[in-house]
Amino acid sequence: MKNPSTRRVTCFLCVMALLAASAWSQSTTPDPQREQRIQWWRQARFGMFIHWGLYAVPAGEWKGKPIPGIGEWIMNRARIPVAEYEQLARQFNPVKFNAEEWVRLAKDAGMKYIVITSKHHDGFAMYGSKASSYNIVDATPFKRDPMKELAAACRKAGIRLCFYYSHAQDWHERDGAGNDWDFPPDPQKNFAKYFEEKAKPQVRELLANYGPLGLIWFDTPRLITKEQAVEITALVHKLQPSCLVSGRVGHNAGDYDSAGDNQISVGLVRRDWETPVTMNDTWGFKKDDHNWKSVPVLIRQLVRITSRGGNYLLNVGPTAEGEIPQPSVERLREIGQWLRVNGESIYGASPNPFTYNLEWGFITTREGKLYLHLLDWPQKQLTVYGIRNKIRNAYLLADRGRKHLAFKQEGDPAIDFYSTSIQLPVAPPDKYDSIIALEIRGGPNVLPALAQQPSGTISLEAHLADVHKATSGSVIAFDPRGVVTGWVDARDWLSWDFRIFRPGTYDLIALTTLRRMPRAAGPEWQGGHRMLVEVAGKQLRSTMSEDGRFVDPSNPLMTYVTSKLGQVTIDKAGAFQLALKAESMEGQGKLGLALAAVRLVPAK
Ligand code: FHN
Repeated sequence: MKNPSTRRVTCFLCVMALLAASAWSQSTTPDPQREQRIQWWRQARFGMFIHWGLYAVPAGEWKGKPIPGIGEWIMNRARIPVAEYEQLARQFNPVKFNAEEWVRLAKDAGMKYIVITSKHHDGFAMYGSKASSYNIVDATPFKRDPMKELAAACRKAGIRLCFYYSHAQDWHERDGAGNDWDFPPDPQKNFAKYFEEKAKPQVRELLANYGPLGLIWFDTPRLITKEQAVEITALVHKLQPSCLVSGRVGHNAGDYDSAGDNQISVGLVRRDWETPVTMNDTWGFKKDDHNWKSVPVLIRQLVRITSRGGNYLLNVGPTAEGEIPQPSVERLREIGQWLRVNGESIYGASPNPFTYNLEWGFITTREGKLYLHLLDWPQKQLTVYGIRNKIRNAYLLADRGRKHLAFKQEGDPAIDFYSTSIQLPVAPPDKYDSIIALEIRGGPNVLPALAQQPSGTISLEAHLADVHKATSGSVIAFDPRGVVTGWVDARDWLSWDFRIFRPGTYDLIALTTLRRMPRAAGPEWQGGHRMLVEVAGKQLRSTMSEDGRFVDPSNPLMTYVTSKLGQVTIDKAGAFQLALKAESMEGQGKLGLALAAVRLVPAK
């Protein structure tokens, strides 16, 4: 019996909460024009982000001192006065810039669009602007307009050109948001003046002078009012009806949702969304940032995001001379090679039909096809539970001969058990992600319930839980990663319904995560909560402690902490419920219990 304040939150509602809790924003009103303008973007799935500006000159160092944080924020982090920062323009002469080379690199990497900073928060326009002489043509020895050159190269190569434009933060201007070291604090600014005199005129220029644009990527809305966000979106659509507006324009005015930087949702998001990702830690070039993500990580991110219905916008930060750093080039070339073989599983692909993540990799789909992305190659055979479609053929995407793979489908529809086993060669055909293509008739048809996997494990992901709020004031919800946030009231609880096919004894393990802002004050992880699990008629009590840690390779920002919750024997197959309750909660009002999943793992 659920108490009166209990609220069943379906997966869809969880996703909505997830969206509401984050910077993700998108109008819910169906709009046929939006549907039209977003078609290319849904096909594209993979784009290149380019952060390029004056900040590439200091490259992370000011007056001989390394400045912590992301490179394009150096003016802010080092509190550099406008008059001093402006001087960088005189040194900015990217003689090695070659638009065609950049575009070729993006194209060879399999990227379908380029989003480049036409003006970042430092206020410097990287194009010839009449609205402000603080721009690359008028203020640097370079004198060329790289955006014109990029527009021509993109047109030739069939890549969509898109502009990043910082519409609220502008540290060069008295009334732009953000600069409180030269100018008064934001609340004392006449933001409307900045908006009318610089932001809108520059957005007009971008839309008028560079041919058809794929989208304008607005960012950090800050002082923007709802009216201003709506107005600038309407301005874009009026001047170029097929140009999209990113979700970060603010106030739900954009055409699609933008996840947080480097944030990858663990669950399906039912609306159009995109994640911007850094290849190292910075966006703008920083000479000391060598923390490059590996090719397997980048490919996993692309696949993971596609399998969750999103687009992957992968960043490069060119140098002040105009070169894309070699480590980025090398990685992009390898991703391109992989996509040349496996692109049909990405471009225009639909998400994983299962609500949960699979143990061995990811699934993407399209009409008539299921693509099983095997990140960990199994020994000779892959077994997948829950596929109800009749499979007509199976082969490896990397096998040019499309040699048929033997497979067997069996099961017991009475208990909703469907098992597909596919025979595989001993070695994977691809070192990163080998894909089995399954031909089916029509769209995917899978068991919707949370169910046991062939390894015997049942993974109860947090974002798929029913949320039971103790009071209407409970703030328990999900963050943009699908992790529980605001579980600070011990009376809130979660439950999951799931299917077991193989009775047995299971270890119960909670997966929680470190806090999202590692540099913020306070502990990075909070344990000590006293937990109660109710499952299969049994009650298990435990105190959360850290038993282990691991990082998700496709989502490096996700570090999981594992905690044992006990052991349970389930002696028959069937449908069960697991309730997770807290008898006491440590650190109340601060961190809460950042739950990502509860796993039932067959006991050894
Ligand atoms: O402040 C910016 C940051 O410099 C960078 O441009 C990223 C890219 O998504 N956006 C903002 C922070 O979210």
